[in-house]
Amino acid sequence: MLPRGRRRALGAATLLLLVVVVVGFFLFGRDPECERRELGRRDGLQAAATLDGDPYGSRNRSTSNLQPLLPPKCELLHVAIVCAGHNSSREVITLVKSVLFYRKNPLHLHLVTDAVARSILETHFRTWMVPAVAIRFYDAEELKAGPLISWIPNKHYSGLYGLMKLVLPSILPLSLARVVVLDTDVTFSSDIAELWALFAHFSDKQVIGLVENQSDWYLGNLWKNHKPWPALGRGFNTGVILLRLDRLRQSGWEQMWKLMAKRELLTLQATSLADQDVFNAVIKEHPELVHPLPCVWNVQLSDHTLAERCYLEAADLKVSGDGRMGDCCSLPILNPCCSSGTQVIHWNSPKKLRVKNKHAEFFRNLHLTFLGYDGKLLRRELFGCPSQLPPEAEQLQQAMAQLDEAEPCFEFRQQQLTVHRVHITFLPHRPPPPRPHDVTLVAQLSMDRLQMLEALCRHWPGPMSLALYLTDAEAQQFLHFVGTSPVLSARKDVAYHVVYREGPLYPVNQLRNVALAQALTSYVFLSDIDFLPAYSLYDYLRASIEQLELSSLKQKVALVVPAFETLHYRFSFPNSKAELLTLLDAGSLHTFRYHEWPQGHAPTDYARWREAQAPYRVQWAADYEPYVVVPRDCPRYDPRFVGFGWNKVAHIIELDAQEYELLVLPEAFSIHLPHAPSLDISRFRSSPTYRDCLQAFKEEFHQDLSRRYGAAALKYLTALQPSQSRA
Ligand SMILES: *[C@@H]1O[C@H](CO)[C@@H](O)[C@H](O)[C@H]1NC(C)=O
Ligand SMILES: *[C@@H]1O[C@H](CO)[C@@H](O)[C@H](O)[C@H]1NC(C)=O
Ligand SMILES: CC(=O)N[C@H]1CO[C@H](CO)[C@@H](O)[C@@H]1O
Repeated sequence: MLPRGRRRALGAATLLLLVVVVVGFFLFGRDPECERRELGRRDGLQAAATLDGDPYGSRNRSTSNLQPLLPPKCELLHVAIVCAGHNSSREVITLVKSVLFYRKNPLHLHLVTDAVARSILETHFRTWMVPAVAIRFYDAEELKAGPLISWIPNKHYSGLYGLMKLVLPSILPLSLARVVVLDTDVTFSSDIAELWALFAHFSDKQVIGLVENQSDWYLGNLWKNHKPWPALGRGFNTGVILLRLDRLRQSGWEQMWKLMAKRELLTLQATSLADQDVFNAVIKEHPELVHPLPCVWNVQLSDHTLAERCYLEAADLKVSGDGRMGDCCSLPILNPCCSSGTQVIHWNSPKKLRVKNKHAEFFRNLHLTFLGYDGKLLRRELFGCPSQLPPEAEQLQQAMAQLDEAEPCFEFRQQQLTVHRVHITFLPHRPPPPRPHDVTLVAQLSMDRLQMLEALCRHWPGPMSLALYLTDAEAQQFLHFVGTSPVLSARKDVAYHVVYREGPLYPVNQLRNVALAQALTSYVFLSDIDFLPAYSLYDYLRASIEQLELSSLKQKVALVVPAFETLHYRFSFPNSKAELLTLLDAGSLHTFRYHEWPQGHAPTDYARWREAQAPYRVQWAADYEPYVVVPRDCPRYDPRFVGFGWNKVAHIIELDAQEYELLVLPEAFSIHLPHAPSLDISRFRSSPTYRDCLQAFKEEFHQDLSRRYGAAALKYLTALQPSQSRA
């Protein structure tokens, strides 16, 4: 949905952010010029309010005293958002980032979600751990099927979900008197408390605060037979709403909107614009209910001129001929004088960011800045307000604070304790229908391995669950990467889970665990991103699982997929075991890590595999780390192994300790492609401390094994000789 040239804009946004972070703090609140402009902006709000005269007779009163009556320190502000599906879930995160960036109050987010959005957002907020943000979910699917809204015919692109804004007074807790309702496609450029403060300007009768619609839609006659729903004047836009829930409940809101909607539907057949039509129809009948808000709280960026008039008149702006904002405003965030008078930008058209508005570039930069903004920076405490973090998060913070910086393995321990923000199913995902023998390929990667994805898709036609270790800005590049690849765009059975970067060491096992936890099939193939499976592997594995009747066996089984490697960047991938053996004999393929680390795969017994016609059992031995297919509920990877070394070895030990039988499949294979060594391997090779720390973690791992498996774990300990440590 982002425009072309976005990468350039993203790069610019990132650069901008750097500049902002460095200079922002110096400018912020100090520059007298800035303060003057900030005051100008407030005056501008008043100017904006008197745009167009005052057709509703209440504007003068409502906006005459705009020195905002900001809510008291630590007062909880409530925000409701309706969100369904993968794309909207991404939008919500960007919206919330913009709100968090400027906010000074604790927030309670009320999220009305479908099952997809719920699992995405639940994971995201749990791992984000932002102090003073409470989250509550409401089941949109239950609502959709229920009597409150399902009777409404509807042809708007947001479907029935938009209508859920109408039923908020019924579904939000009765104790809740006020709420700000936001569409997912808005971006804040100021403190939401200033919006909340406008509740204080409501008269006794007013229950709904809205900004006038900035197009001529509701005036009708846009084209022949254009018959919009009834509305007062231009009508109101429902992208940003202030709701007095208490009064709405008292005034019988539910009956009121239902009656209105039913009456209108008699002549109009179907709503064409969902909740907005219904709100407008009610307001037309009961104009006393609405409290018009200054237009800056919902600047509707489409091709219309009213939006432009709003923000230009609202701000004391120098706009040069090419549509660029004045000098001061080259830094759209942090610097309050640069918010151009606009408080909330609403990307309210299906065209979203591609709008042709003259100043769209400026708003787009603000939006891109938040897209790429590092979410962990928003974890800051609110000074003097309770943090309201769950106990686990508090414990983690304490553990982190108790780490000794002088300890040689400090960096590792810090990385082990780090909770990364996780955005599961970052892109639209449609899992295949459940099949009993299905297998999901599980792997993890960072930006430098994106180029493997297309090849992997060609080699593995089945479902995949991939964890990607990215910064917020890289996640946007990744979106673009997938969007421009026909191969990747076509695959809806590949789930991408973004784990946001934090800390110097690669959290390999945490990443694997994220991907593993999101696999939906009964079996998983635990692979690595630089391996390409045999073209037939997916079908062969499913057939093998069925033939071996794995699901009915009492014995737990791990199927071993023998691993090979090529050192050639250009090579023709074998189509069969026979072709593979020919390449092996010709020396263009090797068994995996034969030269550097033979013990990693020796127990697979490649000599036997050459001849094998049937699966054969092998025994665990020290340092064995084969690629295996196991049931989805297999043990997790040990997250203490970060960076390079022993991360898979420990997992195989765990499988063996839990008495998984290791069974090598005679026709299965997977081939490692060459790549430059990772940063972590280089550090491991060059740093004695790195190796000593790894040794220390192995020992801790063995102590834990003995605790959990008693005498049975002794064999792993005797196999652990210091001389065998990986070098
Ligand atoms: C708003 O108030 C000002 C001064 O109080 C008055 O002059 C003006 O006519 C009012 N505007 C409207 C539209 O009522
Ligand atoms: C989600 O966004 C992608 C582009 O990023 C688009 O192609 C797709 O149609 C969208 N899906 C839905 C359900 O809106
Ligand atoms: C400027 C603007 O966003 N106008 C909106 C007014 O309402 C109609 C109907 O909801 C929208 O289509 C316009 O985009």
